Amino acid sequence: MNVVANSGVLAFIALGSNMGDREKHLQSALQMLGEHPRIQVLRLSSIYETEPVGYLDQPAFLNAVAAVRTDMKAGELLGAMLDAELKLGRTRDIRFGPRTIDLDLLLFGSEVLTEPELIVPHPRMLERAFVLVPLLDVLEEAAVPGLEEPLSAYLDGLEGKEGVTRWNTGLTNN
Ligand code: PH2
Ligand code: MG
Ligand code: MG
Repeated sequence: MNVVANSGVLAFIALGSNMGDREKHLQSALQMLGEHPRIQVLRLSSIYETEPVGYLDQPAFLNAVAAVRTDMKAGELLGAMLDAELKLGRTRDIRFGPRTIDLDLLLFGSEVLTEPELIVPHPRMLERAFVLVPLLDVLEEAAVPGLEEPLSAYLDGLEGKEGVTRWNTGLTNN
């Protein structure tokens, strides 16, 4: 935790797993991010068990969202996330299919990026209750760039909320 408090950018990372020891995969990913010298993990949401979305014929997920602070650029943070995915045995077979760990960058400060490798805010986050529910646990002071309504209003109008149930409470400051 070498990042100076209150400097750098506040970012939000979605974590998901639906293979093997799902909770352990979330915790290991979080630990790896926290051990990175330029990432400080601030908060973790509750963990939720969620029905699969998109590709339905796969086991239920555990999903959570972490708030982190970093002095890296968005692309560098994404690189650290991909490293953690690889170390935890992530392979990419079926798009939207089963995975040991999936780390998605949801928000990076107030930045809006539309690069081939990285789009923030995450393009599908407003349609996914498995992202919005844990994100609302940890959002606090952050705002989502480009939104006219509070994030909770998007969740109100969303289908599939029933498929998101609390698994346990968060590990940090929750
Ligand atoms: N991730 C996907 C596709 N579908 N469904 C749930 N419930 N949770 C996920 O994290 C998830 C998904 C692709 O990344
Ligand atoms: Mg994903
Ligand atoms: Mg991903």
